[in-house]
Amino acid sequence: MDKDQVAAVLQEIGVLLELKGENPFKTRAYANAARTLEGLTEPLEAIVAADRLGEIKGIGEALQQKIQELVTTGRLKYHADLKASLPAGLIDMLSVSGLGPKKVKALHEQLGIDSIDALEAACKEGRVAGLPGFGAKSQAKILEGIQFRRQYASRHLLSTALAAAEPIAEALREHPAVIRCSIAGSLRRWRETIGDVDFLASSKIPSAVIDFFTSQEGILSVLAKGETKASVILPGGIQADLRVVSDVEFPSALAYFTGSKEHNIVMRQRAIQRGLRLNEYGLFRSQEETRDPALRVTCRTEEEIYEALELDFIPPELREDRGEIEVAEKGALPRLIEWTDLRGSLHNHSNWSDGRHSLEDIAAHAGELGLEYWAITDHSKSSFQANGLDAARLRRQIGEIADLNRQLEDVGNEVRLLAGTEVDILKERLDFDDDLLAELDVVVASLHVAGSDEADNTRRLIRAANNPQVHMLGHLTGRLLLEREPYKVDIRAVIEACAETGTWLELNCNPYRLDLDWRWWSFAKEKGVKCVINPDAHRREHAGFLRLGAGVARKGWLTKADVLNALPLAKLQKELARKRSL
Ligand code: DGT
Ligand code: CA
Ligand code: CA
Ligand code: ZN
Repeated sequence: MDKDQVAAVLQEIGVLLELKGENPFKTRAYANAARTLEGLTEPLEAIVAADRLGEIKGIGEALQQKIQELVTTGRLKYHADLKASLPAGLIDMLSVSGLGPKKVKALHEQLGIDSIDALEAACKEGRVAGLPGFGAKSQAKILEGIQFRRQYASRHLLSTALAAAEPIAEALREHPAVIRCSIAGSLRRWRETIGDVDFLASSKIPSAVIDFFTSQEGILSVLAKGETKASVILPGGIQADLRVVSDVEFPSALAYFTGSKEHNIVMRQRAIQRGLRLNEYGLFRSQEETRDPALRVTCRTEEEIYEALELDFIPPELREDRGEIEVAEKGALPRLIEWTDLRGSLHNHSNWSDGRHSLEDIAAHAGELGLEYWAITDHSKSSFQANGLDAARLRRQIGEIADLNRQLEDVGNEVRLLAGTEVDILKERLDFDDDLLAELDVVVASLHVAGSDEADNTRRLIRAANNPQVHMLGHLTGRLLLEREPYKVDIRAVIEACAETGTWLELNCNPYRLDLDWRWWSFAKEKGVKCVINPDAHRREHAGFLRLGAGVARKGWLTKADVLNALPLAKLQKELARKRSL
């Protein structure tokens, strides 16, 4: 255990003792010791190894023993026993914002409350307000805290976290005391769901940056506030951490807090193999743990850290310890796609089925965005709940799209709508006949009503891939992140069938889907299956999902050449004709 981990355990012991009603001197001694350890500039391991714990002010003999046990074994019997001696629910209650050990103890002793659920019930019945030292206001605050806790205990969609975080990162960058600022953690790595948002900033006046961060408008609560770090709950219930470091530490801190943890571990080992040490404070010429400025290898940016370790710069999306370091070592990382490479979308809905906007509005919006093409792939007739089109309506829509394209051409607007469908994959056939599908520019086939049998779902998808009129399979697993599990399907077998038939796979970039998952794209690419990044737009503003999708494609190691809707229209049309001409 390092000093921060040891300090956290000591801190917790102090809280648990207070919860037990131990004498305040004893409880304070633990809190003080934790703070002392956090401020150490020398690695704790080294101090313990040299038997010099006694030299640290304010750490008596009993504490020395405990610290030694923690550093050398990673655990502490005293701590475990103490924890076991208290009802687990009391410890949970401490995580409700606004509840400290004294209040939890009072609630337990006077009302017999020993869990968050019991606490919630007592608040709702108004029993907490009557306790001395509580009152109606604090009862309401506790209830609110319980609700927050419920929200932020869970994960959040990438899109939600981005929308919450980007304006804050922007505001921090503009703050006069901030030198550099970045989003870090899973959000910078573009994970599909986010636990908490991590911000990193460098500054000469950390307290000013922390004050600014914790006093932003709309913040629901401040969970912790120290001199160089703070945690808050953002509107919507997302937790966000900010750490402030010196500018010389910024690159290594950014690498460290971007993660992933697994990627960091491999990077650290790589440094050690070169006689160096990499940690959140820097890269050092040292055989042991240190943050000694005299040993620092100058790295002004993250790029320079990778360079010093003889690696190509690894984009954050790839930092998952899935082979990126080996490939970067060979200088063979692909040049990942950028969202500005995308020229259109091949799966979208209009108000002919369950979309919001008319064909005219959609075309106008796509044109404003500078896109070249936008396929209208409304639902087919079996999706009656989504107002799916029957053959007659679809033929009428094909005609209207042709008219609209002529009008666009007449006024010199370069964007074109493509006529298409998102045809349902029914049990034994597709929802439209092949001759009708052949009249369309673009055919997406999707399994909307899957069964519980993996083999059967897989068979239906493979059969759709075998249809020469089907260009691509839509949202392959049907998952809705944080809401619905993917249906059972043998993804590997479907990818192989796509490879054999020249069928493309969609990367559906609706924020709930991000389906096919990023983890599968390397395999698809290896098999030669192309990707189409589709927003599956139901409203104009969903065009913005393209940015999310491109990030997920990057996370899947894809380049511009792997993604069909990075092609200009004429080349795309050639590709659309290819499978049909086989
Ligand atoms: P999340 O918040 O669950 O979506 O995932 P992350 O990756 O953002 O995780 P978080 O917020 O706990 O920590 C941010 C980064 O800090 C993480 O990606 C890597 C680094 N980190 C945190 N704890 C450790 C650790 O124990 N060891 C190492 N090597 N790195 C860590
Ligand atoms: Ca995080
Ligand atoms: Ca975090
Ligand atoms: Zn769909």
